Amino acid sequence: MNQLIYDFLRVTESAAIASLPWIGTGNKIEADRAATNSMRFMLNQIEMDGVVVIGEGEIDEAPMLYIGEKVGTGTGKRIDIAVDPIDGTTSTSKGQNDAIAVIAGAPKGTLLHAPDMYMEKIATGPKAAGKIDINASFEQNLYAVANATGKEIHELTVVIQDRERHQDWIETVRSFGAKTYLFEDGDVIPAISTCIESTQIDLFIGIGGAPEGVLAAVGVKSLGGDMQARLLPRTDEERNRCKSMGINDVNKGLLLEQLVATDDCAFVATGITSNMLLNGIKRDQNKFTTHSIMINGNDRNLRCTETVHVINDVRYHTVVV
Ligand code: VTB
Repeated sequence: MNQLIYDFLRVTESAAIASLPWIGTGNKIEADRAATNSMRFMLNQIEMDGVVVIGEGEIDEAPMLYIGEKVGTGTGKRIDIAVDPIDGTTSTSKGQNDAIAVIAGAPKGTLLHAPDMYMEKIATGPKAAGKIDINASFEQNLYAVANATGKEIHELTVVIQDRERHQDWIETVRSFGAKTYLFEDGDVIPAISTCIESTQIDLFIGIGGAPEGVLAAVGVKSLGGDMQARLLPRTDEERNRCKSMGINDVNKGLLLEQLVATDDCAFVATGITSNMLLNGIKRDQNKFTTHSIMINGNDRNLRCTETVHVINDVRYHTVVV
């Protein structure tokens, strides 16, 4: 993954740039189409034998980057690819914060092939790794994280998506005198923020997309944090999908090793609009400036990069226009 991570950077940068004309237009379909198109174009330049395991949907629902689609040149290492060309299509279309272009990769067979359904997720940083338990109560998890981080419960900060379905968790946090950091959209970056001390965030909890859960798990694992999850199928079709993935007892919860079964993994995200870790893309005359994070599970390094792209660069010209 050490080399591929730089190729991945070009992939997310180009998807972010492609989505730029659609920010604030109210058109999330076109924003997603532009980012997906661009991401696919760039992925197919990479020397790897890749297959999309988390993508835009099943083959019959998504024309591009569908689950099972082969990407890359077809030579080189066999890689599982997880992508979300835009995590936060609604925020992009509304011109709001928290949209990213994101990719993760790992050797074939090591990423959970999560179907597109809701997933309950809990994540924490390295200090409390091994102490959280999705099968325990939320209160027990708060105590466990407080103990592991040497804090009192009221000193904790929990990041939660601002949704009605999360109201009980939000009230529980506040009943302990602890803080909530509520966000509107895009739960990949918030889950990873638990592993970055400067954010002061101790715990992430929420119900969001399963694909985003696997993407976040790659980042969390690469930084030595911990994440657990539980698929939440709501229909017979979704329950059957879980079974076909070999998950017979969905209530049991998934450990980090089941989400990402390797440390040889890489995660890259580029800001489309700004979020707690990344600046959004800026356009200045003939230049775009993008801001990205690259996380490498091999060395647990987190790199933040700012790239200035000259617009007449033929690559970006091809994918943006
Ligand atoms: C989740 C989350 C995503 O959308 O899928 C969420 O994982 C959907 O939540 O990151 P709602 O059904 O309540 O809208 C995102 O936040 C992307 O926007």
